[in-house]
Amino acid sequence: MNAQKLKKITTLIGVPTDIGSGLRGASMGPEAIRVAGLERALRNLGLIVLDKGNIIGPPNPEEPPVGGYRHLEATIQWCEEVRESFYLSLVNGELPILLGGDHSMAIGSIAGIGRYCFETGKKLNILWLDAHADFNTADTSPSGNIHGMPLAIVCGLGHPKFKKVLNAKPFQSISTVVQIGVRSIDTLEREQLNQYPIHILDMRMLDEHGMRVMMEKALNLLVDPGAHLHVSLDVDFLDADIAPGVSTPVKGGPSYREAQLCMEMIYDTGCLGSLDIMELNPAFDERNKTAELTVELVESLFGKQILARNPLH
Ligand SMILES: [Mn+2]
Repeated sequence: MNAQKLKKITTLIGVPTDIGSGLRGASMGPEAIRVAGLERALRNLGLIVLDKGNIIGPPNPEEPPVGGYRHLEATIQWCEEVRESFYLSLVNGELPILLGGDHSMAIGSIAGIGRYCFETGKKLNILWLDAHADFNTADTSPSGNIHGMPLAIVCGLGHPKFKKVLNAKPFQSISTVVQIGVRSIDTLEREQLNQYPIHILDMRMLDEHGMRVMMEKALNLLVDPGAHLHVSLDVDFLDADIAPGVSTPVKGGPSYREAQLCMEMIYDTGCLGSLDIMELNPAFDERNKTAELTVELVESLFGKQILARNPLH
C-alpha cells in the first residue's frame, strides 16, 4: 500500500468530441462530468485540481468511411492536441485526467504519455477497462469508427498517418497491456487481437474468479516501480443497467460494487500515473446519473474509502 506516492496535482483536460463514434453525444461528456462534481470530489480528497478547460478541434463532419476510416484527418488533428496537453501535464509533474470524448482520443493521450515515458526511460503499462477490445483496424472494423480502434493503433497497427501522431513511438515504451471487462469483440478483431501479447481478462473470467482475483492478476502484471501506469476507462465497461449514458452499452458488465473494488485496488497500489474517462454520452443518460456514477468511481480511484483500511488486512 503505497497510495501516498500518488501525485497531488491533477489536471483535467476536456476533449469534447464524438468524431470517432458512430453516434453523436460523447462531445458533451466533459461538461457532464464537471456538472457531476468531479473537481470538488477530488479537492475533498486533498488533491489540487487544475481544470485546463477544453481542447478545441474540428467539428464532427458526419461523413462515411474513406478507406475504412471515418474522419481520419480530423481525428488526427484532435489527437495531436490531446497528445501535447498530456505530455505537458506529465512533464510538469501532474497527473492528467482526460475528460472524453470518444475513445479514439486515447490515441492522443497515450501518444503524449508514450513520449514522456520514452524521454524518461520508463516503461508504459496500460489497464484498459472496456466492454469492447478496441482492437480493430480498417481491415477488421465493420463500421470504420475509430473509437473501436485506439488500442490497435497505439500498438502500431492502423493507418500509416497515425505514425505522425505517435511520433515518440509509444508502442516502443508500451510494456504490458491488460484488458478487463471485455464482452464484445468483432470476429476479425478477435483474430487480430490473438496475434498480440495483450492480457485479456474477459467477463467469463470475471464471472468464474471474481473481481478481486482478476484485479490481483492484473495488478501483478501492471505494477512496476520503473513503469508509468495509465488507466483508460471506457464508461461502457460498467453494466448497461447502471450506466446507460454511453453510445455502445453492453449488458452483463461489472456491477457497482465490482467496479468500486476495481478502482480501490488500483488506488492501493499508489501507481496511477494518468487516466482517461471516455465515452460518457449525456444524450443517452438519465438525469446525469452515469456521470455521477463515474465521479463516484473516480473518487475511489483517488482514495475515497468506506473505512480507513489497515494495510495488514
Ligand atoms: Mn472503448
